[in-house]
Amino acid sequence: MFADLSDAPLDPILGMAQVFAGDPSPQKIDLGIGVYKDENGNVIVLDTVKQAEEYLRNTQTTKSYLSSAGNPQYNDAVRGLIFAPGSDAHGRARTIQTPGGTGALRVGADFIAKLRPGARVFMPDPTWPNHPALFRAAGVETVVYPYYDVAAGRIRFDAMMDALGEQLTANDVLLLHGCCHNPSGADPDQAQWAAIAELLERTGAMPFVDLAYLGFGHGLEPDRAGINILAARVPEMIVASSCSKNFALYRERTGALTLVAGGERQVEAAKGHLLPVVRANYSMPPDHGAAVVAHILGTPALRAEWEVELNGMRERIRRVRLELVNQLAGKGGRDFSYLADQTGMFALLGISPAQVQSLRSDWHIYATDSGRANLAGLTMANVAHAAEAFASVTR
Ligand code: PLP
Ligand code: TYF
Repeated sequence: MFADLSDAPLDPILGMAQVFAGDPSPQKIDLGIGVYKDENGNVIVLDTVKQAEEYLRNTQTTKSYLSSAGNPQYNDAVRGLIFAPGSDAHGRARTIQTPGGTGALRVGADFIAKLRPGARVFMPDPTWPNHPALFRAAGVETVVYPYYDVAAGRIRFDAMMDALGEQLTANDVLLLHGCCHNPSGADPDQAQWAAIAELLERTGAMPFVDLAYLGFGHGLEPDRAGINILAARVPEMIVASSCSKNFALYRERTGALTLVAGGERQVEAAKGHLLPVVRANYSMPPDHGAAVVAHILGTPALRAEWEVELNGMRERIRRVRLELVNQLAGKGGRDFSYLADQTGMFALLGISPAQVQSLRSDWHIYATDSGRANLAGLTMANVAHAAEAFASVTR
């Protein structure tokens, strides 16, 4: 079975870390994989996470199995982050813990394949490369819809709505990024979310929202606005969320899948059908990250501290974005002013593969092959070098 295999391709994002590690230049900047870095370029453990870990070390009495749904306190807390407790959507939503946002997406994809054979999942062009891969692996057909105009630096809303209006049927699923679209950083505004909700109502298609960056756009409340606009209008929805970024728990694999249905009875039934999908896959999620998040969100003082840490991450990204745009002004090359209006870690630089290569070999700056840059890799110390490079390769 293994004898005649050729070398497998590197993951387009994860593979770059190896290339970066091999560059000896002291000036090198990693703008590849989407992790938040602090002003010293480190991917740190949050202080609130350290405190929760200390608490768990002192109080945890067993490592016995949990259920397929994971930690109930975590599930309730995450549901409350997505939908305001007491709201209609919160009442008809149920959350299960999953191994990361990726695990949530995959369980959701398997669930769709099980309940709606023949469903197509419409995903934005461009999107996170793992989206088509994992839906296809689950046996779900994928269709692409226009989303972002790289040259113009903004979303192609009319083209998106025209394409979806023509093609979506009641058997289909519409994949949307809840906030901080990966890779573009460009999201619908509130009026556009309302128009998407209207389109879903009209076509009967179900939204599947990937929420990997809650709190990284404009804040916890504004970042969940789009999802809540949809939930108020459509009967059913799936949300895949992640604590990888907003709790910096990446390797702890801490995510959640939230189902919204027409009412409490329907959502309980739907959850009942979801759990066998989990059991037949990984049985149950890993405990640690979710136990940490449950403790933070369930302890008011820690929760307030966490929000300060989250705001700090978001505001630092905002500062380097603005500083980059400032430093680029008047240098010639591409007009990068759109970067100031976009949110989250990522931006598409709108450069060719040859220009991406020139960034690496001439400037020691590593963006992905698609020209995506993780702007959280910039600091006040290296942003001038990045601005010089971006202007130079686009002149
Ligand atoms: N969805 C998007 C758009 C992402 O960028 C990521 C990456 O982190 C994920 C999902 C998955 O996150 P996790 O690391 O929690 O699996
Ligand atoms: O897009 C990114 O860089 C992040 C991190 O298989 C990531 O979402 C990338 C690839 C992957 C898992 C996480």
